[in-house]
Order: sequence, then C-alpha cells, then structure tokens
Amino acid sequence: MTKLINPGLMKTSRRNVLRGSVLAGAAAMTGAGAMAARRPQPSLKADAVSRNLHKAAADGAAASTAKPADLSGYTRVRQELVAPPFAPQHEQVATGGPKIIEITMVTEERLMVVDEDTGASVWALTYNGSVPGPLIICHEGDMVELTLRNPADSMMEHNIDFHASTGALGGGGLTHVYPGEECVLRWKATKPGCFTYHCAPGGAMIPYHVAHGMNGAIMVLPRDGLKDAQGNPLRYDSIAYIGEQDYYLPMDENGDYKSYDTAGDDYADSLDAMRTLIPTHQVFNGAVGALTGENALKAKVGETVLMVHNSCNVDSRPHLIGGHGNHVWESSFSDAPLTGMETWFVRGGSAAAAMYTFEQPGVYAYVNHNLIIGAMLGGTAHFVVEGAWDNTLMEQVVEPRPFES
Ligand SMILES: [Cu+2]
Repeated sequence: MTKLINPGLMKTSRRNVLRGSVLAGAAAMTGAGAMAARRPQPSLKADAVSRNLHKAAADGAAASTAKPADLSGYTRVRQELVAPPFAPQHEQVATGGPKIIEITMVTEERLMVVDEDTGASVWALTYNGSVPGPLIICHEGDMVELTLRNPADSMMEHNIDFHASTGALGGGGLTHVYPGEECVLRWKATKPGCFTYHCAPGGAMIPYHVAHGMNGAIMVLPRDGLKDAQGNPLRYDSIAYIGEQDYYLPMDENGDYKSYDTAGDDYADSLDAMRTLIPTHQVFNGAVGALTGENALKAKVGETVLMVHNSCNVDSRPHLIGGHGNHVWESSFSDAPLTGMETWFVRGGSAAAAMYTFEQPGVYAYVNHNLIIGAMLGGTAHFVVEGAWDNTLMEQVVEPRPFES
C-alpha cells in the first residue's frame, strides 16, 4: 500500500508513515482520509509541538561532550525479566555495593484478545510481549542498563521513558529505535519507589502507544529494604504485579469492535476513539479475566503480598475486597507508608505499592473501586487464598433464611 503525504514532496508506504514520530501528524491525515480531515486543527498543533520537543531532546543529548560516567565500584549483574504478574528474582535488602543491572527488552507488536466474550482485540504494542511490560526491580543507587531492541518486522518506531530516571525525557530522547535497530541506555536509580515507564515516540504517537499497552513499572527499593513508619523492617513473601490498561477500541457502525490486519492500521480510528477520553476497556494485565479464574493470583493465610500497581495513563483507586492496604506507598519509599487503607490512589502516570498479610482464606477481588471500571470495563483481579477460617474475625451467625414479619 503506497500513499502520498505532502503530495509532491514525499512518497511513502504505510510502514514509513507509522515508523516515524516526525511523521505522526501526517499519519493522522493519511490513516483514514475523511475522518482525519474532520479533526480540529488545534490538536494537530499540539501534536507538532510535542514531536518537536522529542526531536530537540534527542539532538541535545547526542551533541553532549560530558565526561564518561565513573563505573568503578559497581558490580554487573543480569536481571532476567519475567512476564506479569510475576516479579524477577531480587533481594529485598541489597547485599554488597551498587550494581549495574543489565536487562533486555524487545518491542513486540502483537495481536491480543482483550475480551473473549465480545471478540474485542488490539494490536498491542508491548515490551517483551506482555501488557504491562515486565516489572524491573533494583535498589536505590544501582544503575539500570537497558538494551532495547526493535525487531526488523515491526511496523513502528519505539523508545522508552523511565519516570524513575533523570534527564533526556526519562531516556525517551536517547532510545528511539526503528525496526531492526537496538540501543543501550544506562541510568542511575536515585529515587526509591515504584515508577511507571512507557513508550513515547512523540506527538499523538505517545498516547497511542501507551493506550496500546506499551507501559510497565520499575520498583526501586531502598538498599536496606522497606520499612514501616517507625523504621521497622517490612518484608513480603511475594509480589503481585498488576498493570491497569485503558483501551479505546474502535467500533463499526453496528457497535462491533473492528479488527485490523497489522499493528498501526487502527491509528486514525484509535485517535478518534481516544479523543473521547472514554475507555472501552480498563483491564488488569492486558485483557478481561487476565487475573481471574484459573489465572487468579494465589496466596496462603499468613503470607504477605506486595501489590505493585502500574497505571500509566489513568487515575486508579485499588481496593482489596475483604482486605486492606496494611502499608501503602503512593509516593516515595522514603516516605512513611500510609497504613490501614481501605482504598488507595494511583495517579495516572505512576505506580504504587501496597502490602497486605492475608488473615482469612477465600477469594478476594482486587478492583478499581470506581466499580463501573471494576465490574463493567474489566478492572478486576482475584486472589485465591488457602488456609483455615478464623471465626473471631468473621462468622456467619445465621445463614440467610426467611423471616416472619
Ligand atoms: Cu512504542
């Protein structure tokens, strides 16, 4: 398929249009001709401003003549990333000196079913094939050294902006990789806490990639581990890594979800759907039911779980039905955790952690307590907890029965 953008100046294929953030605005005009032409001009201007910012950041960093970083005293280790909801092997309390943590992420564009009941699907844009991207864990003072690879058969350019990092648009300005390219970025984790990361090619491609799943979280632990408000150590038995994903899936005139042949084909339709700011789905870990039924999270009474919740684009209010957030860090791990929370807040564009020790067996629903999102848009996960029931905490004194009035 060949289309002309800026007729007379440039001949391009759809692939070229979608690859370049510089061309993102042009893609909006070519993706679905008539619909694109109806778009209001101001948003295209905003798109251009954002694209120019990204180009300037990349140019500025490339021209740097700063002296090389002193890496003496660091030990190199490799972290094998794993798919959500699991966490990579890590130490809760760091041993030894600071480390350079080598990780590799591959930008995979893949067709994913979002809701089996309706057939809703999306050409997800991912890091390592999952929505959210893998959880990275390091300690304050470590360096993260990422190799970012974009396979040759990709349709689009990708990059990464780490909210935990400092400078060059979070690394976004230094990591633009076109299909068939790779790059290596090293940055120092100076702020402890949970942070989101996401793709940010520039302009409208930023929310397009984020709303197609291209985001995840990194947890930067204090070197001596997590602590309560009094400074006592807190430890967890497991991590449940949950990524909240808002999708804006285009529908046809009959209200059926549209399907597309390749990644990027939905660009113009998606921008129209995104502009409503009303998600068609707001799910945990990429799809409706990704963390329920046979995919439910598992725990035992007495076990402590650290729930790491990433929400790159939209505000969320996680609530564990039947449990609590015993210790919640909505902000830095340097801050005293909030305690005994019924519901906590994850600002769109951030990640947060909540710690809970299960006291009763059964099924717990972990939901976005905007219950419209939790029950109707897909924002629900389940914990299945084994153990012995404690009647002192709760007892059904009388089963439901008819009564005489
Ligand atoms: Cu991307």
